[in-house]
Amino acid sequence: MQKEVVDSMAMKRALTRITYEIIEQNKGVRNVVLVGIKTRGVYLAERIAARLEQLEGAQIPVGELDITAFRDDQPKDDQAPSSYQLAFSVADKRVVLVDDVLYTGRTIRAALDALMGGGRPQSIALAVLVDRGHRELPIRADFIGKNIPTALQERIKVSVTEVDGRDGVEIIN
Ligand code: 3GP
Ligand code: 5GP
Ligand code: MG
Repeated sequence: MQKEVVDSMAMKRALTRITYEIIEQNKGVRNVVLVGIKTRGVYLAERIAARLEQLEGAQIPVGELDITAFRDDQPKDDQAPSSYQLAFSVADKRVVLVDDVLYTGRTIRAALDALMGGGRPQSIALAVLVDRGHRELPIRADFIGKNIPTALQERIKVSVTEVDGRDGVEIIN
């Protein structure tokens, strides 16, 4: 069974609210950079950046992070990098990590590992479109589009136009 819980308008509004919250928390956008976690987190980060530009008139860098090599559920490859090379340095920046779904928190732990090797950010915050609960690590999001308490066997399907041809969030069980 599939049920839509966030439609395209609600998704747009949630991203707009997150954008305002980022501005408020950082008292502007000075030194703010966004880092989207592949795949859909990157597109959400780009949308937040576009909104930040509209509201604050500043171009905010958007990096793409692939955490595959930093996961804790696969043996470490000898060739694995110690940090992930973004297109810009995060040293002294206020980094906002962006992902589609927050679940166990392991992806974010891996993302922190990947980021930290590339310089010392001033701060790192986390924005997610959906928090579905079931954390296995002491990680929480600073900006949340929608809290969707889920059963373990349920899945959250996040669609973004850039990948899926439409915007929305559905619960599948
Ligand atoms: P994403 O790369 O855009 O985040 O993990 C590959 C894709 O599968 C993810 O897309 C995610 O949306 C989707 N997905 C659905 N359920 C799960 C899940 O339980 N775990 C993970 N890792 N991905 C899931
Ligand atoms: P975590 O590492 O917190 O368990 O999971 C976060 C990552 O896994 C996110 O990047 C997300 O893409 C993916 N993920 C985990 N559970 C779900 C889910 O129910 N739906 C979707 N769309 N992605 C999920
Ligand atoms: Mg994701």
